[in-house]
Amino acid sequence: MSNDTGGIDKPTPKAWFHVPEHGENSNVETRLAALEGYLTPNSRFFVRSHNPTPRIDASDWRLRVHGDGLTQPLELDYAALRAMPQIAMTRAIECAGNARAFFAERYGQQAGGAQWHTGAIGVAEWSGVRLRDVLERAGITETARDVLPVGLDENAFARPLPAAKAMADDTLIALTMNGERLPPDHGFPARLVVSGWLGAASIKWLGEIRVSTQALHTHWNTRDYTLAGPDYPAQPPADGIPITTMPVMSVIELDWNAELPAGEHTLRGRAFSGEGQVRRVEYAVDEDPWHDARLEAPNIAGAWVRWAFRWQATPGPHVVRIRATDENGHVQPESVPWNDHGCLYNAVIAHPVRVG
Ligand SMILES: Nc1nc2c(c(=O)[nH]1)N[C@H]1C(S)=C(S)[C@@H](COP(=O)(O)O)O[C@H]1N2
Ligand SMILES: [Mo]
Repeated sequence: MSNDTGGIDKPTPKAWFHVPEHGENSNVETRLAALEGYLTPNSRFFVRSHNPTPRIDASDWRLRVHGDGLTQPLELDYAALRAMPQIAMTRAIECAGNARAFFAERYGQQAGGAQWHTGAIGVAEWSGVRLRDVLERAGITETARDVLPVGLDENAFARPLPAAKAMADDTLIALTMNGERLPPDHGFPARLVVSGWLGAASIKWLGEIRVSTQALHTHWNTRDYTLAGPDYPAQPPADGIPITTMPVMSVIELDWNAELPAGEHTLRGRAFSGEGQVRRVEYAVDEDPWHDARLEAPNIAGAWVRWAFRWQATPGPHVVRIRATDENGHVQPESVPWNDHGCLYNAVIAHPVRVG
């Protein structure tokens, strides 16, 4: 196995990952065509890190919980967190920049950031302590407004959450991922998992949680991970609209320009919505009308549902389109307006497939 991706700890073989040609950051995309079960194994989960994976020793690690929105600031060590009530939940993490490369295709201009295709998403079973339980133990007050989790990586990645989201049932300080302690690349010893929100909310390598009675701002909710550009109003001090919930999206388990033999195939994929369960997935091959794909249990809100359909593939070039609808009736659109940071591209994708 090769690991030519600077800063990532785990092996990133080409069979499991799409590795960017010039990796200035520590990013690898999951190769969806190689996925099998419902959950994304830790070894295959995409990595999006703004800094190299830090090496943290759990025995001298502390989580510092402080700020003017608390009456009893505190410090917890790893053992103290493990001693608190643990809950488990299955949730997706999707980067707000997933599918960013398609802006370049549609608008003839690259949006700033990693040029992901659709593999910057994964689903795992996370377990750990509710953030709410920690905040309550620290005496969070009625006047608390924003909660700022801060990472221990080089540039201290940090992005605030409103207190209400921080207190939600399914906002977790995760200590495990798919039954193992968190791998270094995914935030060991502790990370946040913020259900339904953009991946950037799920701070890895947590070192600090600040609770403030004031609105908080960092680079990552004012100059990045915002919807900014001609179609979006600035919300000073942010250059656009800070992103929260991820919209309905689908991915197909085929490589880009996949080649298949002629004959009958089952095409598969997954569909996700940050706003709840996916209700429907449709497919269209070439100029054919839309048909319903079959959904396969489980269908977990805030995670994804697997879909499949049978396809009689005839020789030649084809285009496969997938369109998901969530329980609120939100459908993947035909196009997404340009935004400067290339976020939230959830338009229907025309996936090229060559049948031999
Ligand atoms: N401390 C820290 N947390 C972080 C990041 C980071 O660079 N540093 N990247 C964020 C972004 S942009 C995403 S999409 C997710 C990716 O999580 P993963 O690497 O476990 O897949 O982590 C988030 N948490
Ligand atoms: Mo991200």
